[in-house]
Amino acid sequence: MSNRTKPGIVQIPTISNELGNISIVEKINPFPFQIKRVYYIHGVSKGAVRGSHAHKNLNQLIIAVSGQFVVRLHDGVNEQKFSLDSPAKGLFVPPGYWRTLEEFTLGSAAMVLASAEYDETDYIRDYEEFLQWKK
Ligand code: T46
Repeated sequence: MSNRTKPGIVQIPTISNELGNISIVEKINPFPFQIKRVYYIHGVSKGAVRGSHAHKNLNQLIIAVSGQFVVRLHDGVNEQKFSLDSPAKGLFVPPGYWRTLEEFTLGSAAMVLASAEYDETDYIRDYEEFLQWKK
């Protein structure tokens, strides 16, 4: 387990042969956090923008298990844009970043590994409140 505090792409070890590919999350070393929850976003409507909130404490790893989409992360001052286009990489998102997921290609799916169970009190869903919280 590492003490990562910055967002970034994590390579997911992937074994490939003539039958296809298998990507193994447990072999990421060091893994950025202990996984307590897995959820996945799929069947996204054309042009939909998901997210638009921040988390106070939650760490997440977002993986494009199918198709492609873009994740924008804003720390209150700067924005970073990540294109997720392979099941063999994940985006580590630490707490304190306003995130949007957008530009989903048809049939794409986002699998999210999270460090805690669902807790609505961990969300900041108002952007002005997020900017105040960052100060
Ligand atoms: C995030 C991005 C990447 C639950 O009841 N349990 C859950 O574990 C989750 C994730 C959601 N929900 C409920 C809460 C809402 O009533 O499902 C509904 C849709 O959730 P939300 O609008 O938060 O979905 P997204 O796609 O905007 O955000 C989700 C995660 O909530 C969030 O943590 O970082 O994916």
